[in-house]
Amino acid sequence: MQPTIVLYKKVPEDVLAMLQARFSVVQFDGVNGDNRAAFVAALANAEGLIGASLKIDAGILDAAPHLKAISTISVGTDQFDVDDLTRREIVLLNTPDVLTQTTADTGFALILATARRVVELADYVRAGQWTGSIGEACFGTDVQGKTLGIIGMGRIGGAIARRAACGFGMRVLYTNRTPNVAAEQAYGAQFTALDALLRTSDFVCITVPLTPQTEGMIGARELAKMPPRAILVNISRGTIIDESALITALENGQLRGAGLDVFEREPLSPDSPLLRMKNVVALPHIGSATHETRHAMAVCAAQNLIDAMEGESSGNMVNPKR
Ligand code: 8YV
Repeated sequence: MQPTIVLYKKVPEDVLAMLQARFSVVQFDGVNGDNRAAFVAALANAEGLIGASLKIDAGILDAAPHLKAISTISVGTDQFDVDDLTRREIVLLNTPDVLTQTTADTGFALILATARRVVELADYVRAGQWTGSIGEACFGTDVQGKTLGIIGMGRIGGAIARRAACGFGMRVLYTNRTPNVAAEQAYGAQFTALDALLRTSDFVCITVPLTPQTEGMIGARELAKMPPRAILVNISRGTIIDESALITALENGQLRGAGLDVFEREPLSPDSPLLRMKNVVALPHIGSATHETRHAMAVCAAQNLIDAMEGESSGNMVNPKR
């Protein structure tokens, strides 16, 4: 008899076939108020769980007494209490490498779009306001040759550093729990204390994972250290920034602008003050959202689960057995 797994995010047909070849798959195309009870009930016999974008809390885990492995179709693991999973001897697997370049592209797209006012000026053209040769009122700011401060020099931060240094001749500063010698050697990245990074960067890009240590790390005090010419970009998790402090800083002209792919609450409310600001580019958490990358993530997550359920070690284990 095939082990039962619960799939709680829609995956491409070929990936579903990978799973159905090995498991009895109970599928949910997302979990919401209407199907949550059925999702929890399905966990009673589940030995594996695969999906994304759902807080997997103790209540859910208590309903899954036979669960051995959870494979998240994401690099972020903030939807999980990893220590609790380890206590329960449930292995967690994620998809770190397959999305690095695409997510770094999103970060750099936000740097360029915010610096050159792409969204605002595209709307200007669409609204028929372009009636002659543009002047200073439509000028943006250069990216090439400027200073980029990266908060979190992991895989995605390193990929952004490559784009900045090799593609745009930017000076790269970074802060990280530990020095990243590879990035220093390859891109001339300079390990910098957070306050100094905030004070001297023209662009600041947040790529740290959300942890108890990083939650709220960019608040009013930190924003006040950034010069008015600076642009803040966040492609990590919204709650790393104190969003109300960011709104105040933007309203007070403390920052040139912000490029945001993530928010304290998602989807972002249409009433958010951020959406009334022309110097804010707001995206719907599209970090890894290309056809190619989301397919690769789903394949990676499915293979992670197959390996884990078959007792194979995987390099994508978040909480390897000690
Ligand atoms: C998606 C992400 O939100 O990988 C992550 O941590 O934030 C994004 O890739 C995630 O894959 C869920 O769809």
